Amino acid sequence: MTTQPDSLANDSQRPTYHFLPPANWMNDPNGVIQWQGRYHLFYQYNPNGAFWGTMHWGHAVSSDLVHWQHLPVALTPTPDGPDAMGCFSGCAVNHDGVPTLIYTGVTGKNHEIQVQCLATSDDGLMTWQKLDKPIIPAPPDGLDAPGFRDPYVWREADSWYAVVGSSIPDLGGTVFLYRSPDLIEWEYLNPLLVGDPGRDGTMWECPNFFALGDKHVLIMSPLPLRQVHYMIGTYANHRFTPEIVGKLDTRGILYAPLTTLDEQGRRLMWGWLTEERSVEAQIAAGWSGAQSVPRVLSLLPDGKLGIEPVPEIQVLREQCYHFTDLGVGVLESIRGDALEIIFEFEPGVEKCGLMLRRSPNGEEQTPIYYDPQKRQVVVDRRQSSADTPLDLLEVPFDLREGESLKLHIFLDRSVVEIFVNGRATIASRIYPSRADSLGIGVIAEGGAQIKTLDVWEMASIWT
Ligand code: DQQ
Repeated sequence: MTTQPDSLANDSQRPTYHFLPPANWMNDPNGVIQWQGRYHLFYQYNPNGAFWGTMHWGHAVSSDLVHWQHLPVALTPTPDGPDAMGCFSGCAVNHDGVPTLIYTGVTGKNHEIQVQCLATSDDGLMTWQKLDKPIIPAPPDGLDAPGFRDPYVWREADSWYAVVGSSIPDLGGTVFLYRSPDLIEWEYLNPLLVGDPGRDGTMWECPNFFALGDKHVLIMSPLPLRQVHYMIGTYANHRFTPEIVGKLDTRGILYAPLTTLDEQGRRLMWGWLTEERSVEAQIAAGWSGAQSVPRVLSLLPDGKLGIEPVPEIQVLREQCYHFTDLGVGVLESIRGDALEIIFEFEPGVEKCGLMLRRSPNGEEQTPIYYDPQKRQVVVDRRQSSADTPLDLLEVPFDLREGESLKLHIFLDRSVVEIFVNGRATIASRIYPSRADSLGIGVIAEGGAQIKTLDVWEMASIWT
């Protein structure tokens, strides 16, 4: 319904095929659900500017996971209500045909009073009616939990279950497990799991808990680390025992992801792509935050987590450039800041990768490459912008015996998302200042064998 204001139309940092609101601030994805074939995406939204505060739930809908239509704000804080200071993150479920949002309402000067709330819709997810009382009004008895938020709800044969992200002082980050017959009355069971504070931080935001293959997966965003961790393991007797522990987007900018099971049985995930420029620059720009391209999660044969972009995104591909026989240097035929790229090669003994957003004189450029000696994928942002240079992202990645490297890159103006061999991802930001920083180049040192390079110009999702 609301369209982007003209003032943002020519902003060269603003992504064109990653979802974002018409203007202002967005953070976590919330309540993603497929309803009667259409995907609904809600998100933490501040209608008052491009800064965090007065959290509402923004709302958009899509028939194809790619093109989105903005809808009116779904949740607004109710003065004197349990969410007077903000409608924080949560999820959406289908309760016997009734669309239901379960979210954290906050009050208190520092948003310290956190309770779980519920809202339903009777007009096809357009408007929402809140219960006037919280459904879970406080953390479990006797547990003075600092932080009690971001409910994630699912159905098991007998009942509804929910985890709420929290912390047990002196022990570590946790998710509290609850059970309910009707989504209104909730019984506290036990912590699903308490983490190792040295490894997993001390407070867990935005938990997701779901079956994947014959395992269960817990994803959470631990504070103070501001990373995303996942654990794959076994769920029995209301306890979760992790067997494999990993990180999503190590050192990247993806945070607070949310997953949903769609009608095809796919476990889809979106994550908030945070900004890496100053608060002042975000406010001046009039917008902040984007959502990752939707990803499909799977369990790989070795038991680890597989992560791929949804294939639907290919509908945005326009002009294609295909290369098999490539030398080193700038590719004169391609220029662009909204591209999908698939680059496959056998690494040699030195770096191999691409240079993106390169200005003709090389003043600005962002090399992205695999370093076989350090066994890292590197995003070198030290020269990505003349006015907003960033650091070097070095992400450990081990190639298996005989495996070649596939860098699948989504470049969308200030957003760079990289999928590595379908099992690791790095999301990053760059803010080139020059209008001509559009070039692409190949980096291949020390005997690397380039197999193929495919580049597509990408259409906007708003046309
Ligand atoms: N963002 C929300 C919280 C959540 C945090 C507030 C994670 O519900 O814990 O905007 O980014």
